Amino acid sequence: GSTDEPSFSQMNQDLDYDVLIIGAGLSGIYSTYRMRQLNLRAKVLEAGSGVGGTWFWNRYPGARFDSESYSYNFSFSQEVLDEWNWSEHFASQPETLRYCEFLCDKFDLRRDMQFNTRVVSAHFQDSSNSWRLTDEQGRTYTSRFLVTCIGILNNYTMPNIPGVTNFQGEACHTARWPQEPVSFENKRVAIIGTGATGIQTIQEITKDVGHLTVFQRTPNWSLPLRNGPISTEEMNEIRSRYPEIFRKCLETWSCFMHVSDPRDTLQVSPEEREAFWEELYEQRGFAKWLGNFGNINTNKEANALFSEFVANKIRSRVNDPVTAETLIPKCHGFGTKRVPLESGYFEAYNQPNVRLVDVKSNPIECITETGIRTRDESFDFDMIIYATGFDAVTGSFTAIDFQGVNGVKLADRWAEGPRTFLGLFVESFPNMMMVMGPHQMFGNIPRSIEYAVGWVSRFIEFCRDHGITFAETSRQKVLDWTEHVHTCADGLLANDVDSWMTGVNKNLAHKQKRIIARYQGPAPGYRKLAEDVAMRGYRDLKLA
Ligand code: N01
Repeated sequence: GSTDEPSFSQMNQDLDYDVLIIGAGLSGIYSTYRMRQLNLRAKVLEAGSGVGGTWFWNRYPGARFDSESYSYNFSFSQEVLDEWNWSEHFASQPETLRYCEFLCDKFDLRRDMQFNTRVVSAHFQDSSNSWRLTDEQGRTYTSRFLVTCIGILNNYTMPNIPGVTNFQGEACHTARWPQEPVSFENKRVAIIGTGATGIQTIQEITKDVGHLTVFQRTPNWSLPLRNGPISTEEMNEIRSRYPEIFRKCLETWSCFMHVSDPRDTLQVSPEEREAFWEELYEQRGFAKWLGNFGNINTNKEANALFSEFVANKIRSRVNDPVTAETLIPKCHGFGTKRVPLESGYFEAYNQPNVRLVDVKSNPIECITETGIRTRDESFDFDMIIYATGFDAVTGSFTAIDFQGVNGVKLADRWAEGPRTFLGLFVESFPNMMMVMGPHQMFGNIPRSIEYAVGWVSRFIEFCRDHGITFAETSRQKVLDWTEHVHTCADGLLANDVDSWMTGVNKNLAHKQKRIIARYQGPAPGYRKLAEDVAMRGYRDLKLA
C-alpha cells in the first residue's frame, strides 16, 4: 500500500498526480489497471466520451478485427480470460468496444478516468521535474510521470481535394463515424479510399446501399478474412488453448499466432507452391500472409509469384475484366503495404449498383456542393464517406504541443523522423514514456501494448521504490536505437513503398518523404533488448 512507500508520494505531494496517462484506449485501460496495482495516484485524460480509443472512434459500418479475436485480447487477467467470450473469430467493433467496457467495469477503472478532455499541450517543468498538461478548456493537470497512450492511428486526415467543405449532403470520415445508426437505403453514396478501412466499409454498405461509387487511387492486395461464429463449445476449446496461443505469439516475429514458412519460395516446385498457396488461401485471417514463405517479404521474384497468385484470385472473382484489372495493384507487391482482409469485397463490384472509378486515370478535381467532379465526369451524391486514413504514428504526437527540457518541441526533435530509445523514451523528455511510440515493438498491436505497458509499469514501480523523480534517456542511446531500427529495416520490400507504414501521407505537405516509421525487427529481439535494460537496473537511463 501507499503507506509502504511514503517517500515517493511525499516527493510528489505538490503535484496533482503521480502519473498522468493520455488516452483511454487499450493502452490507457491496461496502464490504469497497473497503476492501480502500484497504489499510485493516476489519472487518464481522454478526448472521447468513453473508453476504447480506436474502437471508440472507428464505428464505421463493417469495422472489425482482422486478427483472431483470441490473439488480440489481453492475457494479463485469468479472470477476464475465463469470463469473456468472443462470438466471432474476428470480432466486430461493437463487440470489441464492449470488451473494453467490460475491462473497465470489472476493475472499476473509470473512476481514474476523465472523459471529454482533449489534451492540447504537455510541458515538462524543469523547476520541479514534473509534467503539466493543459486541456482544450484550459484546465491544467500536473504529475511526476507522463504515459502517452495515444495510439498509432488516431489523428485522421481528410483528402487534400479542393472543396471538401463545400459538399451540402451527408459527409463523414470513417474515424469519426456517428454513434447513431446511418442508413444507406436509396442513397447515392461515394467513398474515397480503399485501404483496410475502405474495404471493410464498402463490403458492408453494398448490402443495402442505393448506389455506391468507389473512388480508388491505389488498389490493395486483399485476401479473404474467413470469419465465422464461435460456439460456446468452440470458445471453451479456444480458452483451453490460451496459454499455447499466447506462447506462440511470444515466439513469432510480429507477435501473431502464425509462423512463417522458412522454405525459399523459389526453391519449391511450382506445383507444390501452388498447392501450398491454395491451402493457405482457404485459411482464416493473416495465415495467408504471415504463414506464407518468409521470403515473399524480401525477395522481389518470390513476391511477384505470390502477387500473381492473388491477382488470379481477384480475376476469378470479379466478372468485369476491366474492373478486375483496376482492382489489382500494379505498383506495389503483395504485403508491402498492410494487407486488408475482406469478406465479399471483390464480389461487391459484380453488383449493378456498385461502380469503381479509377482516380489515377481520372483524377478527382474537386468536391462540389452536390458531389464530386473528376476530370472526365460530374457525380451527384447524397453522402460522401472519407476512408482516407491517418496522420499515422507520429501524428498522434503532433496533435499535442509536447515540450520537454528548456521548452524543446517534440516536433523539432522529430523533424527528420522519429528518434527514440526503445520507442519508449525521447531525449529531453524526462519522465515521459510512450506506449506504442514510434520505433517500438510492432505487429500484433494488443500484444505490443501489453508488453509496453508492463515494461513501463515495472519501471515506474522501480522509481517508486527507489525514490526516483527524474528519468531521461541520453542522446547516445537514442542514436544507437535509431540505428538499430534502421538496420532491422534493411532489405524489406515494404520500405520501398509509400504508405502510412513508411511515414507517407499524400494529404500532408510534411509527410511526402519515406522514413523508417516502425521497428521491423523480431519482437523477441525487441523484448530481449528491453528486458536487458531492466536487468541492468535501468542504468541505461539517467536517473535521479
Ligand atoms: O487508411 P490507409 P485506412 N484522394 O491510409 C486513399 C488499420 N486498420 O484507414 O493509397 C484519393 O491505409 C488512399 O489512397 P493511396 C490498418 O493497420 C485496421 O484504410 O494514398 N484517395 C488509401 O486508399 C490499416 O493499414 C483494421 O493512393 C485518397 C486510403 O485513402 C490502417 O488502419 C481496419 C486520398 C487510405 O488508406 C489504416 O487504414 C481498418 C485522396 N486525396 C484499418 N487520400 C482492422 O481490421 C487518401 N486516399 C483491425
